[in-house]
Amino acid sequence: MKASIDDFQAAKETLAHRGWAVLRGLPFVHDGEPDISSILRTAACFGRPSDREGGTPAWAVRPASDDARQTFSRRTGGATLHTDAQYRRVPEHLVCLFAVRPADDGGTTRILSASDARTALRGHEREHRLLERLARPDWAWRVPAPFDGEPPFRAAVLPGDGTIRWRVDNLAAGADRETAREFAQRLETAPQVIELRLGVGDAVVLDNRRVLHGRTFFADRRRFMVRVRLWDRP
Ligand SMILES: O=C(O)CCC(=O)C(=O)O
Ligand SMILES: [Fe+2]
Repeated sequence: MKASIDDFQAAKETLAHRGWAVLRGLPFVHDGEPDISSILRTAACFGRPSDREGGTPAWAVRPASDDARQTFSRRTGGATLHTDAQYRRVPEHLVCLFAVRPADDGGTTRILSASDARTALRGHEREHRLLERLARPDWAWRVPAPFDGEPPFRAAVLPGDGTIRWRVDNLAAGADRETAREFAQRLETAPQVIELRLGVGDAVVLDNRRVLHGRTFFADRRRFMVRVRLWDRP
């Protein structure tokens, strides 16, 4: 199965309307290795690749450890629902994940929209209080050590404009942990979470302002994804 121009056009429309889109059967894997220029060419159909983190737009998401304290892209295990670069004042608009070698035991992509994240709190005994807390521009996240240099700022999780910014395991000191715990628990168990299995040569493009992403648990050290973050054009 090969992706065509029509597939790209359809993916852009789906992305605009739903907040995420899948492309299947792209030719970016040769002999089990990623073809980075092919990946960047595909990503560039959706936006301008960002090299802000690590000085490279194509980041290897490949476990080197099972240590749960390591960042998602460097360890096995699951990843709770989050947006990328939440610790930046302006996160990249889009995140693409290219599957070079799926895990043989999980690592399935999970997706939840901002509106379903809000719905996930419905019926909670403190629903209104939690939503009010999450809408306050009070939240801050730790900047990963190699990426220092962002002046401190605070932002809302769910400002009420359809966007979301979130990562529960990276909250700065002094965060409202109780709200965070309740929200994270509702997110992870929300029935609206979509589980998306990516095969070799498949990619997902995510609107990093309108959907959360994560992954199910895996232990297979051979899993290999390439992540590209993008700015909206230009
Ligand atoms: O491993 C994955 O599927 C996603 C990784 C991720 O979300 C990240 O590195 O930010
Ligand atoms: Fe991520």
